[in-house]
Amino acid sequence: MYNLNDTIVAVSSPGGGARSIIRITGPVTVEICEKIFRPTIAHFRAGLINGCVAIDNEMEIDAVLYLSLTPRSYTGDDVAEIHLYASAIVTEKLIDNLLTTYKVRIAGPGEFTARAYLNGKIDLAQAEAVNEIIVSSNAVQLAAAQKLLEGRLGLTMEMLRSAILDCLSLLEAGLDFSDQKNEFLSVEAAIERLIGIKANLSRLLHESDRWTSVIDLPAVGITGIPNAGKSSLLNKLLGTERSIVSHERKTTRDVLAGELALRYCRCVLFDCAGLLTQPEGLPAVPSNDSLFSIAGYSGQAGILDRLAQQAAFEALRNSTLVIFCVDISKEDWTEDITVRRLIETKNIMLIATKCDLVSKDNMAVRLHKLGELFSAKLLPTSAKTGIGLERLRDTIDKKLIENYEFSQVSGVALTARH
Ligand SMILES: Nc1nc2c(ncn2[C@@H]2O[C@H](COP(=O)(O)OP(=O)(O)OP(=O)(O)O)[C@@H](O)[C@H]2O)c(=O)[nH]1
Ligand SMILES: [Mg+2]
Repeated sequence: MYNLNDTIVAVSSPGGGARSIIRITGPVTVEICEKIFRPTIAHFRAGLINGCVAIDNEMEIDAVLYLSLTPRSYTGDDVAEIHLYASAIVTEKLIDNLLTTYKVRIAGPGEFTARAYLNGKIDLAQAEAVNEIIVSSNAVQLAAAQKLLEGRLGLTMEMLRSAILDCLSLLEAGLDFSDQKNEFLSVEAAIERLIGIKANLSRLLHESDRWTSVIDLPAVGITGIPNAGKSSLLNKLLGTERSIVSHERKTTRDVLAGELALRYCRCVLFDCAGLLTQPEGLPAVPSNDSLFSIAGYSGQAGILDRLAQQAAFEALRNSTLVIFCVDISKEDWTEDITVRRLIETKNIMLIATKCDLVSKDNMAVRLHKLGELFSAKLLPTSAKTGIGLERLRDTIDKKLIENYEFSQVSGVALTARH
């Protein structure tokens, strides 16, 4: 267990930057700053001060000191933040100096926030939110963590707790003074109040998201018929040769995935086997239990085809967004249209692949034709030249955020502990 009477120090900036931040909190914080910082902070009462910090007996470096004093600080104790324009090695030297010269120790992971919690500056949900903000990987997670950090859960719970305590006090007063005529709270009024409190609690639970649903990265599946250019697209978007590309149809058999970092979201992007119009031999998938209704399961399709198709459908069924690839350079799209109909998910976007293979004029004509055939606008792309990939990334990002309607939900994200 952490000792609250210690003064603790930590580097709180990520490594590699031009600026380092050292944070100190605890009883000897001000004393340390008086000794290592110039100009003197003797009469300085919290805020920002520009000056120099002594790294050791020989070296001084330009620095900015941010001081906040107890109790109006993050941890509730005196807190100093020293911002240095210096490399990691200089920062290390300063930390060494603090550890050897003053009675300080290195802070444990999350100890500043733990101190804020133990000093009553934030509630437990807010302390957890600090961690969620640090580890959040997309705008949705960040929004959820911010709601927690604002203390929404704590405030709501406090209001409900206080309503329950009011009710309890009135009931107890009624019992204590039962011989008097005045009724503090009638049975009907008590029941009405408790029903109201229960309804508020149920609403909170109902309207709140499960944190797990916020932290799981959404899955984005790339699909289309064999040879549509799915694996090439996956590789280009991920910037690695994750999936084997070849001119042979049915090259990809497994579901191959990689993490894709977009501007606002991160997601798991996956490639799978090209979908077949007649996935013969596959067990029928009940249409009411799936996003896909597949016709024509019979005959002698190879075992590999069967397994690959099964894996592809399973992965697509669990994806948040499906990218359907259509090779624009072909002359006949009958197979693509049939396969497109197998996919019933609403969150699907169509893209035209291999656009580098058609001339500019021809591309406009073909895009128009494809638009009519698929009753949707197709985004022109090329994994070879990179045409349209930036727009594709932005569209995936936008659709993922739109899909997740967390921002419209009035509740908060609840973790298992809540
Ligand atoms: N010119 C050009 N060729 C492409 C492009 N994308 C894919 N190809 C070619 O199209 C062929 C099929 O590409 P893949 O990426 O393997 O297609 P796939 O959809 O993954 O194929 P399967 O795994 O068999 O379903 C390969 O010869 C690729 O080089 C592109 O943007 N431009
Ligand atoms: Mg492939």
